[in-house]
Amino acid sequence: MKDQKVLGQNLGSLSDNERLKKQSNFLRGTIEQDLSDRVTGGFTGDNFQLIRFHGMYQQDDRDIRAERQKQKLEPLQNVMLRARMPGGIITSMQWLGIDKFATDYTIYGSIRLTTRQTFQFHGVLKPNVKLMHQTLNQIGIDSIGTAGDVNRNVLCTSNPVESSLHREAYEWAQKISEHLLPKTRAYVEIWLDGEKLIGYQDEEPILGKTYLPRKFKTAVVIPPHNDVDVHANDLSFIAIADNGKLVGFNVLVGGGLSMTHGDTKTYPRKADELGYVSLDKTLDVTTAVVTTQRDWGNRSNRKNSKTKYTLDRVGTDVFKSEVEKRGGMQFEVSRPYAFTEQRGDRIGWVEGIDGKHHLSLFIENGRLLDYSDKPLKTGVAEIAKIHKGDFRITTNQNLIIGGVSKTNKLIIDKIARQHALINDDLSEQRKSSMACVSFPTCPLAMAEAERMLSQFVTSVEGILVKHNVGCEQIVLRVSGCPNGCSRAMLAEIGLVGKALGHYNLYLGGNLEGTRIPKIYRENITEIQILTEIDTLVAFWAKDRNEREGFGDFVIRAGIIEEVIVSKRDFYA
Ligand code: SRM
Ligand code: SF4
Repeated sequence: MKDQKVLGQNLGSLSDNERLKKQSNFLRGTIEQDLSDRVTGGFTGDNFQLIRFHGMYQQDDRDIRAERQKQKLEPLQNVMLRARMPGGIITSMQWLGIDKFATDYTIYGSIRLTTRQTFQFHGVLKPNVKLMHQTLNQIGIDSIGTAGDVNRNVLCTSNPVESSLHREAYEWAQKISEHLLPKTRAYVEIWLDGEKLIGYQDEEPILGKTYLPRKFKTAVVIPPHNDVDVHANDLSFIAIADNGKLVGFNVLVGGGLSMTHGDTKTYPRKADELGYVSLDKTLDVTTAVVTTQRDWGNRSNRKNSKTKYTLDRVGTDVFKSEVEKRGGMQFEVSRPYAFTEQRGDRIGWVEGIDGKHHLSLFIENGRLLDYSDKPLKTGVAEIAKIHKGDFRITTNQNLIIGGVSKTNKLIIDKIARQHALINDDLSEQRKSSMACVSFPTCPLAMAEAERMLSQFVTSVEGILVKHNVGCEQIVLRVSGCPNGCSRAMLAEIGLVGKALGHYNLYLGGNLEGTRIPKIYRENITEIQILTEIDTLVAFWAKDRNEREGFGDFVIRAGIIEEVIVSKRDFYA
């Protein structure tokens, strides 16, 4: 067993984020005072970071930043809110509330569905921030812990067909989310005018007084469909069923996709399997994994603080023993399972085993807005007015209208078509393509992603048609920077922004999301990328084995080497 100091946080002086969490009085800071300060549209000092733990990021529109600077104006500070929505399920009533707030109070008027199964409001000005939280609270939604060094929105496979298994898995996603929520009353006091209890002491038995070293991500997944991308999560629970009933989970730890250009100490990493646990041990294991990462994670260097780096530093076996010790349990050998389905959503209507109908709508980039030729946001709101079932946001930024009765199916289909929410000509390629938000709101963006995707996919569609594989698809993801929010580091073709108009091109992920791609070309333009794709698709179309995916082909053909152990192979 390694020395505790090596295992623990004693890795150098603490980062400034540790100071601010410690001094924050359990995430309160001086956010309340800042709220009434109308001299600036932003949040000052530590509050800039602290509002993240309440689910908000301060942003400004980068398209108009330079112009405002010229005019000697402060950037147009505003807030992006990310809701907490474990498993992504909400009611029609909640949808209508979200829709109204987006329309009435946000600069952009959009609802942005995210890769972690929730929605974001972009562009909320400071005077409307409290109203936003109160409006959401009235419809039973909060944004606690959707950002900051805590457990983020918990994912769950969006599988409306196997309804009873999905229901059970979904309930676990909710339970885990609640279990890991910050317990501080800060959110209730600041945003919901909750009473400030005199003599009350906040406690954080799981997260601790200084919360986690870094963000932490959890997912519940129902094989064979790895839509949640388990290898992007710190902790994943793979549902194991017996006769269609959930009996336990295989537990995975240490997945994560982000890296920093030029820093080989950072890398995307696949998760390791710890073993199987029965359902009654799920929350004990959750607590044990989170507290081990809390105590052993690197609090000095935030670039190396996620669970994936803790595992590589201490060793997966050591981490696993500690989890068993803390959880008062032993992992059993993992139960068999396989991810065999593609990660995309089954767009269109499907009938569940309960006889209900479900409509998966493809929402390009997850951006719900009324465009002149496509009134998408209005369309969904019109559906919500009559829909009795639920809405399910997927990890592919799409939206499922779930649990539709036979009578409502025709009406909903008609509304969806009238508002361009259904497009029968959608290619498989477009369905398998995804981009992160990037410009203009993301402060970390280096290159376009959401705004370039649609046109880029049109070009890729053309290449596939040219080589007679127009009905096929390649999992294509674009991230505006190496943080990889579109999960480009689990794509068959991943574009990662380097500078405006320039990307690194990664190849070699697979359809099921169980392999990390590797760099193929560095810092090239969109046109150069399309030329490379054209050449490679020509090879694939000609030489592939039956049903061989593009990512598998480029590895078999020796075009790119396989990444087996991320830390060793990714930069080799
Ligand atoms: Fe992300 C930071 C958007 C999923 C890795 N991400 C950001 C910020 C908040 C930028 C910032 O820190 O100021 C982006 C806001 C853009 C905007 O204007 O909305 C942002 N991330 C997103 C979303 C909205 C992308 C999307 O198009 O859907 C996703 C929201 C998820 C949610 O609802 O909770 C989103 N981000 C992801 C994912 C994918 C996932 O979790 O499945 C990843 C890669 C997986 C991982 O964590 O390893 C991801 N985002 C990051 C990172 C890198 C973290 C790290 O390990 O170093 C950052 C930067 C950071 O945390 O310092 C980041
Ligand atoms: Fe922003 Fe980078 Fe995430 Fe894209 S990948 S949303 S550019 S942080």
